[in-house]
Amino acid sequence: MDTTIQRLHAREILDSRGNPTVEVECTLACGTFARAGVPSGASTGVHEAVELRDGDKKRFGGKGVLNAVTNVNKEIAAKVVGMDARDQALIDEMMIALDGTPNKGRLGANAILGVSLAVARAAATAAGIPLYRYLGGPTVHRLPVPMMNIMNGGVHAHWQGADFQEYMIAPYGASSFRQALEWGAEVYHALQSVINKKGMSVGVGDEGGFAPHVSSNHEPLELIVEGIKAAGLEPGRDVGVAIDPASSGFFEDGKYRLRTENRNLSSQEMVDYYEKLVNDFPVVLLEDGMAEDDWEGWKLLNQRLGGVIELVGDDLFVTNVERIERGIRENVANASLIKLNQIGTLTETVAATRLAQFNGWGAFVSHRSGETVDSFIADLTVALDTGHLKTGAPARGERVEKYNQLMRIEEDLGSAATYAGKEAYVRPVRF
Ligand code: 2PG
Ligand code: MG
Repeated sequence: MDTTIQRLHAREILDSRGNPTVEVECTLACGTFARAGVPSGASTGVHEAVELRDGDKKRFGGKGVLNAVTNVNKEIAAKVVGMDARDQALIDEMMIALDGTPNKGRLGANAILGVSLAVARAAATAAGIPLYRYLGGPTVHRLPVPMMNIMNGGVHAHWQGADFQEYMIAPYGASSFRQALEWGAEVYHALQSVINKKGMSVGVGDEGGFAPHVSSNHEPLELIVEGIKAAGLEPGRDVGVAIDPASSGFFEDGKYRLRTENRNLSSQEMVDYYEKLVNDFPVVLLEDGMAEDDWEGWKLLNQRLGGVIELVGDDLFVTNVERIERGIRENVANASLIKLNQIGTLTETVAATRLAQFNGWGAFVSHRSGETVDSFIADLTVALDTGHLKTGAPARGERVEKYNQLMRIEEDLGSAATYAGKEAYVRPVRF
């Protein structure tokens, strides 16, 4: 098989929110063809790699990505065509050098990532092995707990619902991935009935979770617990809950501003608030409890809750080894979120994951709120054995495609497949 890259071709497509994003195709000399789609966030961390947007207000309100597309088709293709698709690290390194900025601001992380993923998929296809095996090797066999975001708030619900952005369920008590997904879908539908009966809206947010008007940030947790019970499952034993408040989005002038509750909390008071939630509900994981530059707040949070639940930094670490290193040194969390497009290449994403794992931290793979039907992260999660991932509600095509891919992987592994369950979390589950 000649795995020399013969052609790279990018185009502008639409993501799940109707905004433009980059898609890249890679053709090898042996005729192998592969395609990858690049996701896009809404609650983007300020330290993330740059998503290049055209800024031409006459097209998509300035959100076009034609410059990123041209960067792939011209500058990047000129260098990458002729390289061996199996040389992932070399290709990623070359693109980083070609860009020449610390944040991929010149060529765009969206351009670079599209190439990085398309090349990896082409190499796997040419090798005739599934992507998760190509990336993870012969020993990988563990399916992750699907952390399903079934209630949406914050910017993902245009600030019409809770201040907190994501309320997830964690079906860690299931015995297989397939069963976990079944439970998740059943809870999702039971929750829909609970919300409907209360006369609230069952409209959904960007990630497919319900987004009714609520009067507090703990009300969604009450509704979810009711939904878990209505589905015939036991909160805590079968299904836990997790929260991503995405608190950088409501951190203003040094205070956490909870609009739904009409309160402004200091970092210390915010930690107290979370501690109460952890005591009142079967919470196993809290992501971005504190804002992206509130390192002191994070320290407090980790002192108080780091021994009890998984504390994940998303906007805080942005899948960046330098920021994760600082987090480890200053002991501010015990897990890092892992998003390919926050850093912009596959190689750097794997490095960030390994750094977390080698230090006894959790690594939590994530989709973005703007997605395509590309299911790369499903394979990546199994390959890196992270034990858990989040990719939205068990509804909406771009979300379920990742969960469906994980079912295919489970089937492919056959009797070798195991399910992470309660072992998924860096802190033992309390229930
Ligand atoms: C997050 C993500 C994904 P966004 O905050 O974790 O759920 O949201 O992609 O909008 O940054
Ligand atoms: Mg987040």
